[in-house]
Amino acid sequence: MAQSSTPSFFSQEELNKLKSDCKTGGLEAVTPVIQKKLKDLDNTEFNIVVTGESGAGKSTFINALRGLQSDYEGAAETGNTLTTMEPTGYKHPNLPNIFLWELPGIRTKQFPADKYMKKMQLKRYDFFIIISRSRFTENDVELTKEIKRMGKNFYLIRSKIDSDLNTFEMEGRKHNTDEELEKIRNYCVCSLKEEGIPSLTVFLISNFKVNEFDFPALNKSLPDILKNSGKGVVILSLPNTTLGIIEKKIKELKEQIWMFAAHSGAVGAVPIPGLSFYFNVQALVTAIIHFHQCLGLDDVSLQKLANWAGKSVNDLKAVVKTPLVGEINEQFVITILMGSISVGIVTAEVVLDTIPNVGSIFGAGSSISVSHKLLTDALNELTENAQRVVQAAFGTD
Ligand SMILES: Nc1nc2c(ncn2[C@@H]2O[C@H](COP(=O)(O)OP(=O)(O)OP(=O)(O)O)[C@@H](O)[C@H]2O)c(=O)[nH]1
Ligand SMILES: [Mg+2]
Repeated sequence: MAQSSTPSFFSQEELNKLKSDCKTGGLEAVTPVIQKKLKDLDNTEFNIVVTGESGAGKSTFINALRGLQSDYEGAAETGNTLTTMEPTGYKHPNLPNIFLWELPGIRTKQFPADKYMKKMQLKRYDFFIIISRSRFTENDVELTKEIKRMGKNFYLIRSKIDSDLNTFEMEGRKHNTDEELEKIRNYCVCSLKEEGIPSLTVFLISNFKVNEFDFPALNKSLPDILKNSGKGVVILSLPNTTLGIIEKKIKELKEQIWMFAAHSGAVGAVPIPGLSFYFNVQALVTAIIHFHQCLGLDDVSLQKLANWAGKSVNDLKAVVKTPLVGEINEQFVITILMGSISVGIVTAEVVLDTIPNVGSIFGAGSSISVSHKLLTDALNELTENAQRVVQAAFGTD
C-alpha cells in the first residue's frame, strides 16, 4: 500500500493507540481522541502579521489575501494618509481562527524601529510578511533580523509593481516588462544584501492584480510555508485564485476526511432506518459544509472571486455541476447525503483498499468506512467544481 494513502491528520502513534483502544474497548473507547482532534481543528489559531513602512500597501494586501476589495464591508481601511495606527486583526471569513494582523507602519514618529519591535510583541505571531513599495530600508532589515532571531519564517514583498510599469507607459518610454521586473527584483535583493541579509526571494506584486506578476507564485508557495509551520489547516483560508491552491486544499481536506468519518461512525451514531449502518449524520453534514466553504463554493466566496476576475457570479455558477453550491443548508445536505448512503455502502469494500488504517482499525464495511467513502465522494465532487470555477474565472491557471 502506498505510504501517501495513509491519512496524516492522525500521527502513526495516535493511529496505533486508536487501534489498540478500539480492539479492547470498541468504538466508545476511541471517541475521546476523535473529539479532541475535532476540537483542535476548531481551535488551531494562526496569526499572520503584515508589516512594513507606512503606505507600503499592507491593508490593501490583506484585503487581497482575504479576497476583498477595499470598499467591501469588513475590508481593511486603505489610503494615502497614515491609516493604520494600532495592530489590527482581520478574521478569515470561513476560518475564524486564522488572523491576518496589520501592524502600524514603522517609520512614524510614534514607532521608530527599536521601540516598534518591543511594543509590537512580535513573538505572538506565527508568520511575517514584510512589504515595501520601493527598496527595503534599514527598518525592514532590522525587522527581518529580529524575525530570524526568533526562528520564525517571513516573506518579503515589493508592492505596487503596476505603478512602476504604468510610469513607463505614461512617459511613453519603450520598455521590456520582464527586464524591468528583473531590475526591480535585483535592486530589492541588493538592498538587502548590502544590509547583511543574504539573497532571499522577493515577491513582486500588485495588490490589484492577484493573477499577475508574483502574486500567483506567492499564493502557490504560501501554503507550503504555512504547512511547514505545523499548522497546515491555514491553507484552507486562502482564496481560490489558482488551481494549485485548490490542489493543496484538497490534500489537507483529504487528511481531515478520516477524522470526520471516524466522528460520524463513532460519536453519537444512530441507526439509519432500513439500513444496518449507524451514522452521526450531523457530523457528515458538518464535514460537507466545511469542505464546501473551504473550496470557495459558498455565495460569499463566489461573489469575491467574481469581483476579482471581473466576471458575474452567474458566469461562475454556470460551470458548476453539483447541487452543493451557493447557500446550502443542513436539510439540503442531508437529503443529498441520504440519497448517496446506499451507493456508499455498496462500494465500501473497495474503499478499504485505499484507506488501510480505517480498514485495519474499524473493520471492513463498518459505518466509519462507509462515512469515509461518502465524504471522499462529496469532496471529489466539490473539488471538481471548484476547479471549474477557477478556470471560468481566470481562463487558465
Ligand atoms: N498602484 C498600487 N497602489 C497600491 C497597491 N497597494 C496599495 N496601493 C495604494 O497605496 C495606498 C496605501 O495603501 P495601504 O494599503 O493603505 O497602505 P498601508 O501600508 O496599509 O498604510 P498605513 O496603514 O498607513 O501604514 C492606497 O492608496 C492604496 O490604494 C498596489 O499594489 N498598487
Ligand atoms: Mg494600513
